[in-house]
Amino acid sequence: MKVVVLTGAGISAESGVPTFRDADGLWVGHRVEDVATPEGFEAQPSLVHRFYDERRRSLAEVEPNEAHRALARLEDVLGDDLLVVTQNIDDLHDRAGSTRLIHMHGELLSAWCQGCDAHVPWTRDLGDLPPCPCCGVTALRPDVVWFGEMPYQMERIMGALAGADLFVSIGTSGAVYPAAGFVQQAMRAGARTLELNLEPSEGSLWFSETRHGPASELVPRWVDEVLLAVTP
Ligand code: BJW
Ligand code: ZN
Repeated sequence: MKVVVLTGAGISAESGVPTFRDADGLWVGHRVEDVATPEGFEAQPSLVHRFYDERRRSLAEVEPNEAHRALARLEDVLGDDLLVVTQNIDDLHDRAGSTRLIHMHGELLSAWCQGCDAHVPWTRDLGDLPPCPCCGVTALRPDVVWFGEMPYQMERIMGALAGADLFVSIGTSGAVYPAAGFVQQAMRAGARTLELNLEPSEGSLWFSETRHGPASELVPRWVDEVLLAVTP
């Protein structure tokens, strides 16, 4: 059984990472256009660097939760039959042990050089404008995908959706494309589709099944069900 899992901010909420569109979301106090577009970065680079530098620093204070760990457990059994596509730029799936993982909106722990196009592992601040370790030019930006930019590894994701038997969406509002359209692509490919979210998302009606509640409860329960079904 080939499974594609899409995760969003809701899976990291119980680890203490704020979501984007909930009442106390990340963008409270920041207009989206100011921080999550290339134009916003060009207009106010220091504001945008500060926003991402704070989020990068706060990774030290959070840990993966039961939902991240359950998906890593699922990979232990399904192996190459599982692909986790996350919209999150935190490293909680990685730390939980997921390796069949795509960060489609980039990663806090990576920087992208606008001078030489290198993508380099990064743990420090970018706001103090450090030089690129590859070319020495001061042209590093957060390695994240802003509105109007192409998400990473779309071909690989589309290929996996086309061959999926089951598509599961976890903790995402379904407000941002192309991720919000994955459920329809999977459905067209003949996959069963399942939403696990705190509340109905904007795309809930597209799913063949929806379960609502906290990810730390719903995801381990669903993973246990799959493991019971696939292990002899
Ligand atoms: C819990 C929970 C708990 C809480 N347990 N659940 C008009 C129509 C259609 C599309 C467009 C349009 N105009 C423009 C577009 C395209 C645009 C877009 O979608 N805009 C929308 C505003 C409409 N998209 C783009 O520009 C993308 N690029 C693109 O389309 O390229 C062209 C292309 C063409 C063809 C093929 C492919 C591509 C790029 C989008 C980049 C998004 N970037 C951001 C910032 C990344 C860096 C960063 O993190 O700062 O990504 S925006 C932000 O939203 C971030 C997130 O990854 C993304 C999604 O948010 P997410 O994860 O869903 O979070 P929330 O907060 O919205 O939802 C959390 C959910 O969890 C809620 O439902 C809660 O209930 C739930 N929850 N606690 C379970 N404990
Ligand atoms: Zn460079």
